[in-house]
Amino acid sequence: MQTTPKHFDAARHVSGLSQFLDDMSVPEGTLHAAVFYAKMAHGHIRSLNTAPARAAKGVRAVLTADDIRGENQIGGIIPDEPLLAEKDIHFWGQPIAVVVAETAALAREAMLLIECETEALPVITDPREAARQGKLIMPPRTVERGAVDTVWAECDVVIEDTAESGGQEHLYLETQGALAIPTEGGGVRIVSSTQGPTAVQRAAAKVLGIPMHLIEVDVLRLGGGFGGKEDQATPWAIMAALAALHLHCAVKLVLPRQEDMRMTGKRHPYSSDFKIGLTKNGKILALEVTFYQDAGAAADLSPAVLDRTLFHCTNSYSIPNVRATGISCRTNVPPNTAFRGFGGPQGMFLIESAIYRAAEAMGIEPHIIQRANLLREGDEFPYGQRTERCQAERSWDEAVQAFALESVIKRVAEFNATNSSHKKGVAVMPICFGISFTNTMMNQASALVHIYSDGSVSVSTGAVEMGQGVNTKIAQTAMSILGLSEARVKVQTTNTSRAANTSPTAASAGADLNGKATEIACTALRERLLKVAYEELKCSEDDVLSLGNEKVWRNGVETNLVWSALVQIAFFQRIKLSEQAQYATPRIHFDKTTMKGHPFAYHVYGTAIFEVTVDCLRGTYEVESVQVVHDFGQSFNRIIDLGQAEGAIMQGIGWMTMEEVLYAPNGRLLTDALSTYKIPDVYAAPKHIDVRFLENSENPLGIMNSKAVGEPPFMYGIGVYFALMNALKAFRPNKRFLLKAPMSPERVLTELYEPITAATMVSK
Ligand code: MTE
Ligand code: LUZ
Ligand code: MOS
Repeated sequence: MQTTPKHFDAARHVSGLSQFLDDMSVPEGTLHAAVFYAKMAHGHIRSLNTAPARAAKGVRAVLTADDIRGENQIGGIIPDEPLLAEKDIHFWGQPIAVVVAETAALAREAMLLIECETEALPVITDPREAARQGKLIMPPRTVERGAVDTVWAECDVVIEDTAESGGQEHLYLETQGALAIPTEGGGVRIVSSTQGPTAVQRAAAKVLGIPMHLIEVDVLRLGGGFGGKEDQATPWAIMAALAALHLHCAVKLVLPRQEDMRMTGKRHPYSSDFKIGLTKNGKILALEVTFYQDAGAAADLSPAVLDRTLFHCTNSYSIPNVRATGISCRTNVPPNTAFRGFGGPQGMFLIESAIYRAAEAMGIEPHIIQRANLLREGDEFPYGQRTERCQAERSWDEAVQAFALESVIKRVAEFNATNSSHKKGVAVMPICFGISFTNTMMNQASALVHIYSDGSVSVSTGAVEMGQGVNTKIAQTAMSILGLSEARVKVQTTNTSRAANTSPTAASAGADLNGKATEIACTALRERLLKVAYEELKCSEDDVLSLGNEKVWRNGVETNLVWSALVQIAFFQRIKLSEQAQYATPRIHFDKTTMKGHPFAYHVYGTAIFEVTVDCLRGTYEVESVQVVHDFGQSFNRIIDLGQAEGAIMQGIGWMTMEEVLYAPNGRLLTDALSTYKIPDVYAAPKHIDVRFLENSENPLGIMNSKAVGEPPFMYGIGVYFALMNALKAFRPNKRFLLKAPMSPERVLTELYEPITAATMVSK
């Protein structure tokens, strides 16, 4: 009926008309803030002298923990994180004071005048070291199924090893920032670049010591979030608000890139020990794993991230005996946080590593083991949920067939036999990702829909647009239910006064949750308006009315009652033209004491095939192709969904290949600029990307029968790591390469040219 609209922001973005926080016009006299932060990773503050900064040109105030009227606490899950350091410093980059001046440049200049004397304590940057010293965020958690301890005897092959995956900087194009404007009666309006307006509102209320109803948080759009603004947009918003209330003046705080990189947390690095047991036919009987999660200096979202690691460490495989334990370790780096996949990628990297090692020991290709263990309909996950509409085998088989895996493998083997300096590698990467917040309570959303008297429609939800196209999808939902064109529907800013108690736009569930709430509200409005139309058109009982093309339809035939006239009639009859609705995901539940339940509304599946070529003299490599069959459900915006899949795959490739977060032993971030932190650019992109839509996948639990798309394709990126491993193996067949991501070109060279020792010899 309708044509699929393009991403609503596409034209604005490319022509520079889209507004981000730093583009918005600010009230006259707006002041600017800069954040003074710790230049050591662990210790005490002996003395803090802000007087010289206070006296500097243009400075209006220097605020410290002493200026906080409420609680100096922003920890969302565990209250272990002050907004501004009091006595103790736990990471290099921890905020200590906020300097407010007439311009941002003056604030920065004055910041240099602050004198902070400190006393250093030993620094921990390694999660295993933190665990040895008992520095844990919370007690370890375990997901368990079957009888792991007794099954090893039945296994023909048992392998133990360690795997490590690194951190990842979000590098959203728009850095963290906020604008706070004092409002009448001691309140504040905060414009924030956050994925979680309610999270900002809630934490701000606590720190400022005022009720939530005095705080209005408003979000137009983000220049990317990727999880980095799910929790960590909050401190900057509160600092701006604190200063605004203190000075009775609007205050803007935008982090420069390098400070953003130094002060904010990243994807969690993990170091993990595993033991995997298989039959000689390649059936996986058991997996035991201990994850050491580098949480950083405070809990932030780490407990929830860890849960998802435990849930996804069997990826799309059915494994009867599993014990997965997660240890969240407190180190002296910035608190690590949500990042696309939310611990899922780390869990999946582990099982793929284990399968790789098992295949190596058995002298077979990993894809033989992968295929033999794929989930089937009704199989149980270690966390108790069973698969429904399982697409693991279907997506695998379609990918293998569509992209002719067997002939690719043959061609690659021939290439490797005839080339000595260059080697190719192939890997298959299936994914299975659960959709819903693992914290059941968070799976709710609301929508407020107004139909104005001119027939234009305004939709407000809790969803935050960060480039993923959620506003377009929400508008499409309203358009399709009310039978309207694009021009009629406006998705408004995300605002805590219009949508209360919202969950952050995260877990890929933004479109599902807020779209479903929009669907409920619009359906109620449609029914109400059709009643009016029924009278107006003097219908009889068996007439069926519907809306479409901005008109009322009777029994599938267009009438001449147009939308705007219908709205006018309803308005004159004093019919309610507004509707507020809530959606709460049905069926989900989870028992945290047993770590069992039905945490996810549904799962997203798919399979990718990677081909790479490694220059074994230089260590450089190219990704020749990534070919995917992905389960989008019934996609209702293929352009947006394809963009999400391709972007996520690139980000996943970056994590696995070139993005490397490095801290010095003293806790200082070494990779704090784009000269030292490398992200993939167009030259690093696969030469060939082919993402196909798995056909005939229905999903009543997703919006408009679609499936959530934001995060799942990220994990295809893991495939590139194992394609590279296979290429290295072709160059040095007897060497056991470390399971340690990212596989940067430097690492390729070290792996290839390191002498073979007993420990690195492939044993057969
Ligand atoms: N796409 C763009 N362009 N920018 C982003 O910041 N974030 C990702 C994904 N896609 C992101 C993105 C992450 S981490 C999530 S959880 C989802 O979008 C959130 O949006 P959704 O719930 O509407 O899918
Ligand atoms: N955030 C969260 C998430 O709080 N819970 C989740 O389960 C989740 N999953 C993915 C991304 N963000
Ligand atoms: Mo995405 S990590 O859920 O913001």
